[in-house]
Amino acid sequence: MEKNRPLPAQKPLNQETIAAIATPPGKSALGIVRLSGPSALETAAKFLQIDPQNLKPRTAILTRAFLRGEFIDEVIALHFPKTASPTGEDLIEITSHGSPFILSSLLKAALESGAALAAPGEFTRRAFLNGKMDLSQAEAVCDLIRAENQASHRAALLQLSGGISKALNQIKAPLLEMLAHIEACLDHPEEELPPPPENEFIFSLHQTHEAISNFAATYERGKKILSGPRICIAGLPNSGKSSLLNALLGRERAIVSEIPGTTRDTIEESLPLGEMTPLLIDTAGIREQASDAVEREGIRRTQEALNNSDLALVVIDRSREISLEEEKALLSIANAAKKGNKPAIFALNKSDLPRRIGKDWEGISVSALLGEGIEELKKILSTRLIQETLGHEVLITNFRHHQALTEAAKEILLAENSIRDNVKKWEERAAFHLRQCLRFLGEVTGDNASEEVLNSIFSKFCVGK
Ligand SMILES: Nc1nc2c(ncn2[C@@H]2O[C@H](COP(=O)(O)OP(=O)(O)OP(=O)(O)O)[C@@H](O)[C@H]2O)c(=O)[nH]1
Ligand SMILES: [Mg+2]
Repeated sequence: MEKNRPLPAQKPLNQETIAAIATPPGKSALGIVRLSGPSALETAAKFLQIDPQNLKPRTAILTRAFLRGEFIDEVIALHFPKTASPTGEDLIEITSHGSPFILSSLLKAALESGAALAAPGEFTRRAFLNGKMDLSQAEAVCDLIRAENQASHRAALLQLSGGISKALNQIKAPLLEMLAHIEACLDHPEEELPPPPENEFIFSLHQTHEAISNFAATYERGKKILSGPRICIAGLPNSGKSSLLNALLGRERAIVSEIPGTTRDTIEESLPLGEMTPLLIDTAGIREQASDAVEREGIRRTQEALNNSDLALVVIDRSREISLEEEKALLSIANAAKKGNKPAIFALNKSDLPRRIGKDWEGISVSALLGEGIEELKKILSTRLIQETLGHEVLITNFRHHQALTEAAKEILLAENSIRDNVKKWEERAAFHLRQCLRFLGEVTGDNASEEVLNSIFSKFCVGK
């Protein structure tokens, strides 16, 4: 029933007080129920032994909670007055023992005392509607909760601190100036204001286009941080690719055998590696003379995996000589990586056997069999992935933001074209495209966001956040 309670897009004058359990289901040491809204204090006072008049803000107090007169638990109540609360409304957090029964009883008591059940993300939605954060920051809250490693945690923190709107404000400043200039000329033709400086505008638009496109392009790196970059293990048959996958994972995941052409299907496994959790992909060894159609298909999949990866880990058996044909195959892997602008790292495997490979072959010596050099290889992989993806600037990690920025960049080109083409009334056209561009940039931070957009964003949140 409460699920269908209509959610406001704009801040209503008389808002309900909402309640939800903020901690995950299941037994735990502690659990939290939150209430937010104009009558959070009064509602809580109906089932806690607290005096709303004498409750010190942001000070924990020990009290007792009741449901229909039955004692539930001793709890800690914490009151955040609306002037200093995360939602911009009066907020009460009640910490109890983390028993699902206690928590659902507390929630029941809150609902029976007049609160409404909060929808997913409604606390954050209220923070946004009350101007506590912009939409990109609200979305970063969700990313922060989901962050599974240091890199995605860092990306979310940069966004949560307002990094996106800071970057956008810098982009918007010259656009607003240009628009004001053009609009002044359009609105007051009688005043004979100096005409807009076309060349200056073109230059400025060009720079803005570059700034928006560069910002949008950080999505490529941002995406990798969230989904985990892909490391493709490739090389000649029997070089020890599957053995290396197993050694990196620390378990026997893939079949290893002395028969060349053992692996056919690609095998994918996540490997926690310091700041990131890349996906390791073991592939079929590449050779000209595949033994059958299945191996040929395997090799085709290797090429595909290489194309879709962010780093190629080329495994070479250093205990034997490499024929010219084989050298060609190995170089083709390295060249494909180079062409795709991704790093290729060479692992010279079987370091436990005497070296027979030519001196020109360089790389990290490892023995997948004995586990030698594996920690060193992990460090190198981790460093390269961080170099490739992480920076200290704010990155776009959200598809919605990427789309809006891409559209905004298109509008800048259209504005620039209308000046360049010297069309009649170019001022009107340019002003139209500048306004469109600002509208798309505003979508990122949620200026004038529609109810539909807000619903789709906040429905992905958990209840109680
Ligand atoms: N001595 C030694 N043997 C190894 C090492 N790594 C792998 N091998 C052996 O090399 C053979 C091939 O190993 P795999 O891991 O199956 O090689 P692969 O590259 O996955 O082979 P394909 O899937 O056929 O392309 C097996 O007999 C392994 O035991 C190593 O570091 N030292
Ligand atoms: Mg294999």
